[in-house]
Amino acid sequence: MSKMEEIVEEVITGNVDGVAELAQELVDEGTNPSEIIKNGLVAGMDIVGARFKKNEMFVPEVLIAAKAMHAGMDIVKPLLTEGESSSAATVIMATVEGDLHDIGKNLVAMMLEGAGFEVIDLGVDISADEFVEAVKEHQPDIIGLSALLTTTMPAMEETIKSLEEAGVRDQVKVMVGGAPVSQEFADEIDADGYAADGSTATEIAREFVN
Ligand code: B12
Repeated sequence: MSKMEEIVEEVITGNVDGVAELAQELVDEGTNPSEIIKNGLVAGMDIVGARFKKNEMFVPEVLIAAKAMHAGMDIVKPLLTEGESSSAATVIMATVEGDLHDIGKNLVAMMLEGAGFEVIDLGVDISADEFVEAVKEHQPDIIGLSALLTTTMPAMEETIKSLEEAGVRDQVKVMVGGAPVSQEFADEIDADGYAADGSTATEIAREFVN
């Protein structure tokens, strides 16, 4: 097995130290940093996402894999040249106002990072105005809204309306998700995309920026 294949395996099994060591070895051998990310770290998380979708892996294992991926990123990312690192699309992720659930949102954020996106996580209970401010400040390509309560789903619609009123709706793609959210609801509130899991969210995000 090549070191690149090994790093993919170590990401999947969530071996934090193993991934860090292999990433360092690949760097020392002169492997291109963006290749380590794409063919090693992201490739590993892609498999994790697919297995999670098929119920072959569960939340704790995905979180451990993401931790291992991050350990590799910490070593490789500082070595990317300016052009390489700034070319990544940016996603703002947050749970909407009144809602404190963040496990799913964090999982989606990690999957997106694993796929090479720059993720800005605003946290939970984020108001429409806070979203507007963040969009103006960070100029993201995509924003991801999470809601786990039927009572906070309307805050997604309010957020989209506020983006329109602020004149920034056209600058971003809006992706929504969370257990009570559906494709039908996403269409109703004029969101650009809906995903039921992190793996699909990553696929949609890739389509948005390609
Ligand atoms: C954990 C949990 C909590 C924890 C949250 C801890 C935390 N840090 O997140 C605590 C204890 C704090 C909590 C509190 C409450 N909870 Co709660 N909670 C849950 C529980 C058990 C699990 C949610 C979870 O994390 N799932 C695992 C993750 C991985 O799944 P997920 O969130 O759905 O995310 C996936 C997808 O939806 C999607 N996704 C998620 N976000 C996004 C975003 C985008 C952009 C995309 C594309 C995709 C996407 O991808 C994720 C990965 O696959 C659910 C029950 C359930 N089984 O869902 C109840 C549940 C959501 N809670 C519920 C309730 C009622 C509450 C409380 C009101 C309880 C109370 N009376 O105090 C409070 C509300 C607090 C608040 N203001 O938010 C109800 C909601 C009912 C409803 N239909 O509205 C549920 C369904 C339980 C129930 N059956 O009654 N809760």
